[in-house]
Amino acid sequence: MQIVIKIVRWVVGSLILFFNWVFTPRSIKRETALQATIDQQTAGLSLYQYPACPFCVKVRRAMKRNSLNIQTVDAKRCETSKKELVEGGGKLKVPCLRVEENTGEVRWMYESSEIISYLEDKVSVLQAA
Ligand SMILES: N[C@@H](CCC(=O)N[C@@H](CS)C(=O)NCC(=O)O)C(=O)O
Repeated sequence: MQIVIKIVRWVVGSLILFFNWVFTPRSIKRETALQATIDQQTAGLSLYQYPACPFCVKVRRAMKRNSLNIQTVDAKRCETSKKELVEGGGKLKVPCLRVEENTGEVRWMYESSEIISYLEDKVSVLQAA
């Protein structure tokens, strides 16, 4: 039974990655200076995620659409990253955005919809400035 579940998970995960690849969203193009500002303002962010998790794919697609060059951390295969997530965020659940403020304060944000809203709000504020 375990092997069947593993196979089903692998097939579903592969389909998610395949369709994500086929329907990759277009990245927004910005002036170099604005993109540099956004890169600088998002340098303290990192997304803890699993490659084939649908909620993580949703967040990665939002990052791609908004041309956000945020570091992604594979909490599935990398034991060190998994430990960082559990110790820092409090639970093994992805996606989780690690937000390091300029003050050095660190927050861990769970829930794909909340992460996307946070990123899109940040981009809007920077673009409007
Ligand atoms: N409502 C959450 C759902 C996230 C979720 O269920 N993530 C799964 C992976 S797809 C998870 O982390 N499960 C715990 C585990 O795999 O250990 C969201 O939108 O971010």
